[in-house]
Amino acid sequence: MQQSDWLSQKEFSLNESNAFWTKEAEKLDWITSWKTLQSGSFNTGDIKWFEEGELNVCYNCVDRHLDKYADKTALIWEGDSPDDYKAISFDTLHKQVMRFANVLKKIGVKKGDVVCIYLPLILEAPIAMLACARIGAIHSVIFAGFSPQSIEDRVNDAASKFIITADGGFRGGKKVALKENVDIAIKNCPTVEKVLVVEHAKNDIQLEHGRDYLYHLLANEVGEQCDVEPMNAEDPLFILYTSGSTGKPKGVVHTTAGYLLYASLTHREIFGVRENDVYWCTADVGWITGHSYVVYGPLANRTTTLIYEGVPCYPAKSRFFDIVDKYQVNIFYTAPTAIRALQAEGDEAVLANTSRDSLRVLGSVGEPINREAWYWYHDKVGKSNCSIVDTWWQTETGGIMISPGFAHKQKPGSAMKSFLGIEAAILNKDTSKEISGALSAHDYGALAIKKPWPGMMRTLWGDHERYMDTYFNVYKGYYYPGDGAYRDQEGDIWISGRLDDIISIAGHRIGTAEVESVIDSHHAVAETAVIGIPDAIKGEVIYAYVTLERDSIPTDQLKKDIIAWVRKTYGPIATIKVIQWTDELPKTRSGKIMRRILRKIAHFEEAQIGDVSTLADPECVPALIEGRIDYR
Ligand code: 7RM
Repeated sequence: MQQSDWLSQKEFSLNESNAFWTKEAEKLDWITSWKTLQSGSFNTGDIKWFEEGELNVCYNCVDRHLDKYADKTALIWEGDSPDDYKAISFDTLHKQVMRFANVLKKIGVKKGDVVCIYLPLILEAPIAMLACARIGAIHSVIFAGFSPQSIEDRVNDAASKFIITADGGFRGGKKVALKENVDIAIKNCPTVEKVLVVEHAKNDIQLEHGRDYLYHLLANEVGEQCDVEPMNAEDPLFILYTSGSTGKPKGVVHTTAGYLLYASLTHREIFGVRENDVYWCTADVGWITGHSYVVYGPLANRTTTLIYEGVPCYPAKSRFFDIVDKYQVNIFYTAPTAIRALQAEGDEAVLANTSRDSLRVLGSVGEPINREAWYWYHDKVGKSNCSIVDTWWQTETGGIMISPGFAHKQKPGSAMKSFLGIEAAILNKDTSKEISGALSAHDYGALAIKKPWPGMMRTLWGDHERYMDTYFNVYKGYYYPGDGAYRDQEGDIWISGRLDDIISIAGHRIGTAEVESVIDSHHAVAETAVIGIPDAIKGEVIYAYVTLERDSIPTDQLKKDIIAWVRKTYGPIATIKVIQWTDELPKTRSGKIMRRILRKIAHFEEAQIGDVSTLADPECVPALIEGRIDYR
């Protein structure tokens, strides 16, 4: 799409929003048409789209392409070892999904049942999700890196009777146990009746008679035909748990039509997908990004989508880009944390032996992308030939909400424009009033969304009150995502980070993202997390956790340099009191820095750190405490 087309589309989508959503919804394949486009409101929390309509998500992602594109590659799987790979066509995908769906029926899964999926990133993961969608079961994918405790919490919250898992997976040359984790978890999950086990790693596993079944044995006992279940537009498609700032994880519920429409529309428009593209989003299906932009969006758009089971730097530091070259990937979508990690390994190891000439679009998601990472991604990875597409969104929003889109000019670090049909506002945190003019990095408000959109979550599983309180009762009449943002002179949106991470220095609210971006841009620094610590005069000052580049040496002089660099680049308001060197920052499995933990450590409150099981590497916590600097 040209920029001028985009602008007129944007206008149309906002001024004639009913016509816009109707036009987009007609691109899906419906069994029964809807009568009511949209009903309900943010205030009443009863939003529905396409109420009387019926359709099936699996049909839209698979069957409808078979007429003309049966032989087109639907999924490419690359294993942990570069010698392991497979590609399947839409026709094969169709057959495998139908067989999987029949196995689910055979173990007793019925429409409306919740099926937990705890699988490595193998073809059976998207196949299992689509098989659930085909028969109207609600899937709840649990990331394969999660602990038995996390499985237990999720299975019990949804009272699930079924778990799909594997005998194991592979990551970085090592076998990973999965079935064992399920065995431990379900000792405390009274609702579980059946466990379906996909063979992959050939690990030794225990099977409990009458409860555990090997998938490939049952697959031989069922047929290959399975009709699609007509689903109401508002039937739940899946539950996906996401951690809140407090309390137990929230079971975000997405429904059938609105979600699929929004995932496919955003995928098509934001990445500018072309018919013969190979598209690779590196997210695991355990995250929303894996749901919307590995499985549902791309497949609904008939895009060849790649999944990779392993880790970024195994067996070689260049693995990500070896894969890009091997399959001639055109669109690549990853997270800033991965970009920074690769950048820190050095261009020689990561880039030198790959061409990456097939790349056209480079996406970023999950955190604000700091300028230094942005330029490395753009200049080095993309050789200045690709657009960088930052994408701000959340598990709760179902799809991308703010993004430059592929047709726009580039502005490093800014998520830029709300998507078609989406109206964003920035609210003054104290008065709750919309701010219309430009703000700045030092002066920002609360990001909010003004109108319902099809892809938004409809409730939190079993806790509608928490849904209302968290998202709709904070600023009446708005959806409140919990992020801070400001608009620049040209009206472009910049995300300043979670509002719960805000630091207030001498009355200035400082977004963590902004300060971290400045520290990251120091040549010696690989990655940073900053938090506020108390200060008698300024209220708060900054405690910075800094990871250096491989070849940088941690010295007191370097600390002084970094502090001076921030004063010069950001301004003297950003007073850094302490820098602690660390080899590693505490991150969730999806790569988000857990500042909650860093805050507890810097505040000498490690007794209250609580559960660290969702960390990618819980071992980093004792090391951080050990290296803490006493500023008191
Ligand atoms: C897709 C995803 C959501 C939170 C969100 C933000 C942060 C995500 C960006 C971003 C700045 C971005 N879902 N976030 N993308 N911040 N720029 N492009 O990540 O539910 O796991 O997280 O992530 O704080 O509220 S999520």
